[in-house]
Amino acid sequence: MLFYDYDRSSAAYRVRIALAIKGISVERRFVHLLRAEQRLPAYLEKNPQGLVPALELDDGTVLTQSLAIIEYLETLQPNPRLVPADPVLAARARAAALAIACDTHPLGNLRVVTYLQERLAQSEADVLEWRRHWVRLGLDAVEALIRPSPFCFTAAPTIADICLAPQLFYAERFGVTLETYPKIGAVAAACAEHPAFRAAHPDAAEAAPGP
Ligand SMILES: N[C@@H](CCC(=O)N[C@@H](CS)C(=O)NCC(=O)O)C(=O)O
Repeated sequence: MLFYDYDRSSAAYRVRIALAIKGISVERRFVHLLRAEQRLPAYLEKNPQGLVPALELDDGTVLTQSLAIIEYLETLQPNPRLVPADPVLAARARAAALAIACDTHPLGNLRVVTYLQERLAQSEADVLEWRRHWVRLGLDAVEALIRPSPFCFTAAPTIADICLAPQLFYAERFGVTLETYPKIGAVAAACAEHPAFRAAHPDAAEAAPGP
C-alpha cells in the first residue's frame, strides 16, 4: 500500500498512529503541503479534495479521509481494536473523534487560514486568535466528553485518542496550553508514553523535505 503523507498534517498523523498500532507497513510518499503539491493534477487524480492523507491499495484503489482509512484498516486487521466492542463506548469514542475531526480541525486547516490571510486580508494576530479560539472550543468539548482510563475512554487507545493527539500537537504549535484541561492532559501523557504515538509523531516520523 502507498500512503500519501505529510509529516505535519494532523489528518495524516492520525493514520500513521493507526498503522503503527496495527503494525501495518506501507510505502510513504510525501505530498508537500507548503509547496501546494496537494493541488497538483497528479495528486488531484488520487484525491479530488486536494487534501492529505490518501491510501492507495495494491490494486490502485485510492481511499481518502483519515477516519474512513482508519475504518478500512480496522476491517482489514481488527486487532488491536481502535473502536471499542461495547456499543456505548464505541459511540463515545466516535463522538470525541468526530468532535475533533469534523468540528475543530478543519477550521485551522491550511486552505482556511490562507483564505483568511490572503483573500480576507486578516492580520497575523487575528489569524492566530482564530486558530486558538476554535481549538480551545474543541478542547473544551473534548474535556467534558472524555473519561480517561488512561486513554480517552479505555485502557488502550481508540480513534478518540488517535484524533486527539494530533490536535494537541497543533494546539501546542499555536500556543494553546493544557493547563485548564486536566483530563486531556492525562490522555496526552498516556499517548506520549505509547510507542505507536511516539513513532507517528511529526518530530519522529521522517520529515518532508524543507520548503
Ligand atoms: N477530513 C480530512 C481532512 C484532511 C485535511 O484537511 N488535510 C490537511 C492536512 S491536515 C490538508 O491536506 N490541507 C491542505 C490544504 O489545506 O490545502 C481527513 O480527515 O482526512
